[in-house]
Amino acid sequence: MTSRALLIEMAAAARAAVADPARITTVGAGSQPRFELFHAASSLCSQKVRTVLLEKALPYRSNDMRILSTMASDGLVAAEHYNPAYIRLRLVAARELNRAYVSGYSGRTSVESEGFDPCVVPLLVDHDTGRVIADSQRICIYLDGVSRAPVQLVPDAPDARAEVMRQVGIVDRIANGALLYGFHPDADLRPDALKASMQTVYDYKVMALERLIGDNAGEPELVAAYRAKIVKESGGKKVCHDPAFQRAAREQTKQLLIDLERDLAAGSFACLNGHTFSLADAFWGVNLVRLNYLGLASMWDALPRVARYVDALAKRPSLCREAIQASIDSMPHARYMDAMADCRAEAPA
Ligand SMILES: N[C@@H](CCC(=O)N[C@@H](CS)C(=O)NCC(=O)O)C(=O)O
Repeated sequence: MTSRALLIEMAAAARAAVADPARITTVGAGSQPRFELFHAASSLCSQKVRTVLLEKALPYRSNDMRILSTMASDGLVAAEHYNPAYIRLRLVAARELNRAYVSGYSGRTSVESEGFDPCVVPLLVDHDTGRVIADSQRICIYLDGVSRAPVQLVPDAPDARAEVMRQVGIVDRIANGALLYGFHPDADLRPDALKASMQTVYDYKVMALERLIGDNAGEPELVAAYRAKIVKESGGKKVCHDPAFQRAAREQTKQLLIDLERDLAAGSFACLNGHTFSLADAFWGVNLVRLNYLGLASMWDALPRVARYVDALAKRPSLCREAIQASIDSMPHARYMDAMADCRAEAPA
């Protein structure tokens, strides 16, 4: 636990990394909420956490960060979540997590399988308990533990709980990085504007990180964090045009959806099957929306239960707002999202 005063100071310093004050807002009632979230509108992992915050009706201070480094006319603008003050806050969370840093690139972003990436969103600060929590899965479980009302997302009954957590773990390990950043050799259906930014994304990341290493050479903890991130992102660059790697990522995802079809048929979980809405539904919902955004909805053409699951999840107000609407508002336009956008009329949040 970090002292309240120090945490307030560290969170304020990290918040200062957000260039536009209009992206610092309070969501829900109250002016000094207990929770503070550092996140990005477009980030899948952030969408999971915001969906849970909305389901739990928990107010929070929202710091919507720009997570792409860009090239402006006067030079490189580093992503806001690479800012030293934000990384210092993540290092507080890392001490509690006690995992090795990420040491390579697999296309996955799971802490469980890949190690800790010090330079990503989301990050939660609990100002009441003085805790800083990293990793969307851990954050969501933590938030669910805050109160049982208005919904409990992780069931108490051991079998139901184990199945929900198994599904959450499956979603956490989907190769979302590979699917978003990678150039598929056969059918790259991502919007053109997204493809264009993915041509330079790794170079800009590494350039920004190298500059930050130079600027912070006197702070070895920061340097180590930036170096780990460079290792991961350099690995990503090597495989983003690699046909075998990209095909494998897509095949693995297809297989996970076939497994999902089987699990939906077995009725072991899912709001579709009469179970109450759970963390598994929230995670699958966000990820299925992302697959749709990427033009990959054909993956469930022959999976009728998954197709019905997608339809049901898209109507959930939390997913409509935090996954569908947030993606439409913050990412390059993808025509695949047009049909899903109907959720705004059907289920206004
Ligand atoms: N295991 C982490 C992964 C976090 C992660 O990979 N975040 C992505 C967005 S979903 C990110 O910040 N990407 C920006 C970057 O890598 O620079 C979690 O679930 O929170």
